[in-house]
Amino acid sequence: MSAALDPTTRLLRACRGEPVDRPPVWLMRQAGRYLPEYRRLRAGIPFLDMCRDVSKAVEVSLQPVAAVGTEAVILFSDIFVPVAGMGVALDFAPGPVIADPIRRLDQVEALALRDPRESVPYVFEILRRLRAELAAQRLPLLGFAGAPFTLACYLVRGKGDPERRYEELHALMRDAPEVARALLDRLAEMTVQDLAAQVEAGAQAVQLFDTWAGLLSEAEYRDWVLPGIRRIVAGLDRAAAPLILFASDAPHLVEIMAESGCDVLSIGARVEMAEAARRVGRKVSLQGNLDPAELTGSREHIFARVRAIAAAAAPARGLILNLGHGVTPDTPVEGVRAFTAAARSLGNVGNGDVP
Ligand code: 1CP
Repeated sequence: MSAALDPTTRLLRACRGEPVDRPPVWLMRQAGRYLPEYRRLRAGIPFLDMCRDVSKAVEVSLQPVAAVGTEAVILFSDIFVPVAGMGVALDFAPGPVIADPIRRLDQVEALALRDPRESVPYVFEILRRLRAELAAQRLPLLGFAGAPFTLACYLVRGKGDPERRYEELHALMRDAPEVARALLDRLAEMTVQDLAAQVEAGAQAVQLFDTWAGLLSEAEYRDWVLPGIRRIVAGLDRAAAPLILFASDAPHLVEIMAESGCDVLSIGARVEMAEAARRVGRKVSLQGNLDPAELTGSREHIFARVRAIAAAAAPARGLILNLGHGVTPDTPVEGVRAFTAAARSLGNVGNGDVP
């Protein structure tokens, strides 16, 4: 039996498809309203002010380590923070609300491509502080960004869509394709700079959130989205920090997303892990895919589901245990703890032997 790996080595190896002792675990939206300690610190403070307050953001990022035993820390911020840095007037209520939704070319051209280290300097200060805080525990630090299509869904509509359709962006792609392309290109350019600066500031892996990519057909994804993702992948030093690509509900895009050059594909709950593993082969590692609603189940149920996901992922080149989408505000903290405990209870699940 080999010695246990430290959490940073385990996560980075899983990303790259190298042998691990067991899968690492973390959760999307692990810092947030389901945690009483988050709600206490957040009370009375507007969300963007929280993101800009370096010591509060550091504290919130670290809360899930002690509270739920997560094995990676993700920067506390939002996918719209660097968009605010481009000069877009926005607010959170609780999701992003864009004062002047973007539908015309002059609005796209007005999006400033400033060095994010100057437009949103606090993001990189938070990362530097977190990296220093995490060194002793050898916990990995994750950076993140929103993918251009998902950012554009909100920027064009002006706010979140309770029906999850984002038809305004689809209409723009159809009626003013040059505006839609210019917007997606501009957002990709900003994201390349943002993620590179996050890695420079200490992020050891980065996740690109393309939450709504599954709204597109495979042909639309190839035409409208894939070039931007490839550009972001190419702009990153992936030897320094692997890239995880996430979509929340995109069973039909598993193969094409795995073609983007990402290291890890983070899959939603609507595709079976075994099927995803078969479809991606050894091209990428997988992350996911427990339905967040399952965290309301018993500890035994959560343990059984985690064992099943790990076993189903055995043919994959690597697995990071996570949810199929973010933790919801009404999730019981006990369920989240059971999820990370279940990951820790796993032995080697077949993704190779630790040398
Ligand atoms: O306290 C509050 O009321 C604010 C709620 C909140 C939080 C905790 C928002 C507003 N953003 C965040 C943090 C956040 N958002 C993180 C931090 C790190 C962590 O995971 O713990 C991350 C990675 C995000 C990413 C994000 N923001 C995504 C992609 C991931 C996903 O869940 O799909 C999206 C789509 C957003 C937009 C957004 N920001 C906030 C909300 C409520 C939303 C969703 C709005 C909607 O779709 O209606």
